[in-house]
Amino acid sequence: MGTLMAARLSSAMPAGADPSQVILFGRPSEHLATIQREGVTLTERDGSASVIPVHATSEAAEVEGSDLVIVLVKAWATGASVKPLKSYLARDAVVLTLQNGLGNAAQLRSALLHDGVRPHVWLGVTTQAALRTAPGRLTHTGEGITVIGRRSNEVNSRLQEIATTLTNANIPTSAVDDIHRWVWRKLAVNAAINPVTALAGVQNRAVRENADLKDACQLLASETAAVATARGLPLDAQQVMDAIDDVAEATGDNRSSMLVDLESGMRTEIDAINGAIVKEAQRHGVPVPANRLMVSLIHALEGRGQAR
Ligand code: KPL
Repeated sequence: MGTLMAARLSSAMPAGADPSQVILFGRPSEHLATIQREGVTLTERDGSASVIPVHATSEAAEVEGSDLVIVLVKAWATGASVKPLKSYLARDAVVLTLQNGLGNAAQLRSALLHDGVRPHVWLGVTTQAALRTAPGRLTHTGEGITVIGRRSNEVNSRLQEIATTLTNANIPTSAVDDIHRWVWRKLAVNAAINPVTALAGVQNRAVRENADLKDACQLLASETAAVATARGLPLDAQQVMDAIDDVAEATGDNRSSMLVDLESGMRTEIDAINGAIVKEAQRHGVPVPANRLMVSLIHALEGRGQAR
């Protein structure tokens, strides 16, 4: 997803602009090296493909002076991945997490504190979907929406400006004054689609087409809605099921990130998604046996694949 955003933002730069105005920062990898050599090869949903030059680096110092940093690493890697940047970000920079799960903004706030100063940390959600098919190669598998907001919920001109920049780069984005509700709605969608598709080994569309998988999502949706409501963000199970249905349709061809992680022997985001719901549920005394079961089963499968 980070590569998709970097490719979209790089393509939107005016001709002749300094290519390092958009930077893809990541750890050294074959993916990053391929992008440095050849750019990003992006296949769109209609099958057309293009090569987009993207300035990619693992040198934290190159990020110095950035006014916006979009974080799209796995939830469990949040703190470690941004720590190298902390001395290069000014207090008026905006760090925007569009990651899955709960708790990313808090992790960013603590990881980015430097000499008593840290940048603004704002949050958002996206239901865009992309799949890395090979190093440097990406397929846009789902056209979704992106919504961004501030912890205080107030929309200011800077937030609005970021939404406009992303929208102009072909990442349709809205600035909203109830971001926590959106985060919970997306969390509820991920808490159903991700483990259910990962356990069944199916594309996202299966959760709207297969009655048994739909039932499983329904159970998870009711639990998550009850927890959100108990913590003061009223959500009803039907609203969550409608959102699951919409996302499963818009990203039908996609294999969820949890399925891809399991298949590639990687650690999944289960702790930041269903695990976070279980923790919140404990705090509010809400029973969530289906979410607990998802955590146990995905952990068991991570162990079987010796996920890193
Ligand atoms: O966020 C996703 C994920 O896979 O993590 C969705 C939106 C479900 C797309 O697959």
